[in-house]
Amino acid sequence: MNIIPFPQRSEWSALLARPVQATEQIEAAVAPILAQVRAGGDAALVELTRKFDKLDVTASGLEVNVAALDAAENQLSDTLEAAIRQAYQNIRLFHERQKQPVEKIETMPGVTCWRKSVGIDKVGLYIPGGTAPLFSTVLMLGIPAQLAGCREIILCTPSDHPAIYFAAKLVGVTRVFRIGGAQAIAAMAYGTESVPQVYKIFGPGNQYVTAAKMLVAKEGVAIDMPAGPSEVAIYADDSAIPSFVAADLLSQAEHGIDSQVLLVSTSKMILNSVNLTLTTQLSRLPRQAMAAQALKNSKMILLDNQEDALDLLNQYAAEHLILSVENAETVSERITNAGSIFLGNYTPESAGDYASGTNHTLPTNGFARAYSGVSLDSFVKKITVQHITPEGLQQLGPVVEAMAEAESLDAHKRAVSLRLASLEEENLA
Ligand code: HSO
Ligand code: ZN
Repeated sequence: MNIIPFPQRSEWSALLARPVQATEQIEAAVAPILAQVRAGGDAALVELTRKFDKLDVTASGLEVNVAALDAAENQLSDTLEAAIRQAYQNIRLFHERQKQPVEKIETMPGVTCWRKSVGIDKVGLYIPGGTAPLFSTVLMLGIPAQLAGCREIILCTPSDHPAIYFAAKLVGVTRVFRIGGAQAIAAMAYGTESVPQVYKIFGPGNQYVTAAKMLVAKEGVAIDMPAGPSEVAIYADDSAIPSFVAADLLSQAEHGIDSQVLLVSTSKMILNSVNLTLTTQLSRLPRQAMAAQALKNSKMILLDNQEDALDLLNQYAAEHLILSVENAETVSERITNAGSIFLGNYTPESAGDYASGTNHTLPTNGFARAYSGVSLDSFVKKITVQHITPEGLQQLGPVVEAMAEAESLDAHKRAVSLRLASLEEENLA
């Protein structure tokens, strides 16, 4: 990887810029697919699945039947099944604790306000096919959906990998469809004869899937977050272990040719050692072609001091940030922009990708400046509730009347004044 020594602050933003995606072109290709599914329903899905996924399906075969889902468990090795069950437990525990008790707040005597969480009724999860069957993402999305109490959890995937089906069963997915690409997003956004329409769509995918999500979002279907290629930034000092750092860089790089990795350090020695072991480790990877391509877009940045390093990392706002530095937890307190932070030499990103408990659906492309990763909150709506007693309205009423009058909204004022007058009469009687 390229080492960039001591860049000026004025150069940082160019250095940290993500590759721009040709979204317009892709949206232009995706829009007709969405329209076709909207108009043609299942028949369109069958046609598009034959065309893009080369699958010879019929409308009745779009849904994966219960027998196939049930059979998945027996197709997994005992080791994999146990691993998935352990990951399930950890992720479930971490997300379960995100539930907050309802707290009724009396803002003034007799004026009580609270907020309750209600699961989104119908959600859709998308899991891509391709070279890596991301059954871990079924857990990351399905577990919070299950905990939130979503009534219908629909899963669309072009893959028939048994681990995807097994994970879907574990998390209580209600129906699974063998549909991929933009057409899957369209099916869940609009609904077809067999695929139920959902209110929010989650999950990763290629540029076509991402574009489809962005387009249906404009039409009012909620989506998890704007997605870009996956990325990791690592901040390493002399306490870092170069082979670990290189392995972490590669674990991100192997996701795809557009993955981005960034290594920041104040130690030239560390950068050089990481570079050395990176070459050896890369040459042993089955996905080395992909990872090598991703490394071409990636950078090592040498900086003067920790101040600069932290400023640069906050400016970059990485999806994953690994702090392989001394006093990592203290250092992490100064990080304000990141999707998820990994502390110390023994906390690889892979742990969070699969099984430690945190969610791996995280904001990419700098969105970590303003967005959080997926959590239980992503699957619920918060509804506020209030109740005011007659005594409460006597206290609060004049406040509202004064404000409504000043906004020239007379009907608002009257809604209070009428009630206050009626209370006055009752008191006199
Ligand atoms: N690093 C990916 C998640 C993942 N890794 C799934 C392995 N499987 C995006 O956060
Ligand atoms: Zn990963």
